[in-house]
Amino acid sequence: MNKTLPFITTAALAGLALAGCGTADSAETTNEHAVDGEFFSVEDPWIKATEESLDTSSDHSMTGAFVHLTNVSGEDQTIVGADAEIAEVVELHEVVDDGGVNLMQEKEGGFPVAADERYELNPGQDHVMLMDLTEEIKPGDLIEITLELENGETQVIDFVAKEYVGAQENYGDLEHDHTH
Ligand SMILES: [Cu+2]
Repeated sequence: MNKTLPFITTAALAGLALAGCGTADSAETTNEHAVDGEFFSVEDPWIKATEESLDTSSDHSMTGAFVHLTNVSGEDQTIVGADAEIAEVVELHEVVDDGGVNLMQEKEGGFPVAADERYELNPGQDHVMLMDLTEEIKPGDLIEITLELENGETQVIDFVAKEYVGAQENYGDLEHDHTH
């Protein structure tokens, strides 16, 4: 292969140089979403707005937060907790089928997200549960939630408050069955 090197033309060298640039550019573009200190790229983070005037002494001062995460850190990660100023208690929940009834419960071991994998938090599935809210959440509010990782790092995500319209009855049932 080395024998061919002397025969490479100026044009070919220019072409190689351009190709080199192109490769560098596309590499930068591909990694653009991997900001330092950001473990997950974040799609559609939203939190269910509270419906009634809030009674903070009530068990009903709770809501769920949802987001689609992609692990861009290059390593497996596990979300082991979450924190938010607006809630006294924040838990990682899963929904389990308990004899035909959907129940929410704290997910043991947290949310494991392998490198480059997606992890979806959706109504009726895994979600971040905020309980004992200290303020009403109105549609359009931005609610900051900090995800805590097993490695001790954190990632802060702003969740947009929305009125929840889809499958309202299911989620209502889930809230009703909540055992906290
Ligand atoms: Cu829950």
